[in-house]
Amino acid sequence: MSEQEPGLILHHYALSPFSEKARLILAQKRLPWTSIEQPMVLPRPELERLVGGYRRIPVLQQGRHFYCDTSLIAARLEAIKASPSFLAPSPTLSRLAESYAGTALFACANALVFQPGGVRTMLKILGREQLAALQKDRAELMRESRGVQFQPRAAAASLQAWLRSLDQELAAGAFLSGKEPGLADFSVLAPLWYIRQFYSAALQLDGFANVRDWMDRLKALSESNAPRSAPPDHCLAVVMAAPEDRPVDSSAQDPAVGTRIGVQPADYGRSPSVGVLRELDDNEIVIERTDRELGALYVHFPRVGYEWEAVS
Ligand SMILES: N[C@@H](CCC(=O)N[C@@H](CS)C(=O)NCC(=O)O)C(=O)O
Repeated sequence: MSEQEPGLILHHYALSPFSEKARLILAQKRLPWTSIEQPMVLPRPELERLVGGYRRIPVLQQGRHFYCDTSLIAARLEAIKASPSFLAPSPTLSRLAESYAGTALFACANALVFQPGGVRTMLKILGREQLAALQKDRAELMRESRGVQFQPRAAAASLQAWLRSLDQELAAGAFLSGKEPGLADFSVLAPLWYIRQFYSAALQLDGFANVRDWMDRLKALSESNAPRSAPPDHCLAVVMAAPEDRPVDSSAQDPAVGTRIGVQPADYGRSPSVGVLRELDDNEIVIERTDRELGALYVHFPRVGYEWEAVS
């Protein structure tokens, strides 16, 4: 697989804000990709067979490797194609912006999107039956959540405060990351894009022309890198054709390597993927799962924001 043809598949759906962040990174790096559209609501049989219990979207696939969570997807895409980098002006600050946007700002957006205005849009898109399934599914997703949650009024006030400061900052430059868009832009955009898709009335941009223009610039970027489309079972054929390239074990001294563990997000969607731990370092937790027909599957999780424990 070359940089020109890295064999990237994104499991995602059109209206997923974290997927929009991943699509923006692919676009910024001008990486070709194949789109596998997953349903907004479980079940997602092919994906579940591949990654196990992890149930969040998006997931990046490359051969028999699966990268869960946009923070790790971003790191993987940076490793595949370092230039142009999206970590300006500083990798640490970019990752902190990513983390804040993915927690506090996203929680703020979630509180607004599930207000009656947002639910009306969902009803139009999904119909009554699917909407009921979505509401049940998302209640399950948030069950035992340990993440930040906002009351709608606090969310609306926080959003206004955020828009004011963002607008001031964007008066000085085209992007938060500088002249070129970067991880901070993609991460902060995602929750605002989410509100705009489902409940645009809650994102009043009158008086925030800099934010509006910035959102439009990022929309154009996202649309500039159209994927090829493939049906859901394409991912199985890709796995079968890929070599069984077990990750190089850089942490062999950790006694847990080689044992069975369950890995899950520390915040929400806390359903574990179970497999044999193959790699554990500051960036990743990698497990190997085995499918009788497909052979070895390597599922990668970020170290930060995920927890694991031994299972028998
Ligand atoms: N921290 C994760 C969050 C992913 C996330 O919450 N994704 C949403 C969709 S945008 C999700 O999975 N919702 C439940 C679902 O689609 O089943 C990431 O960065 O990928």
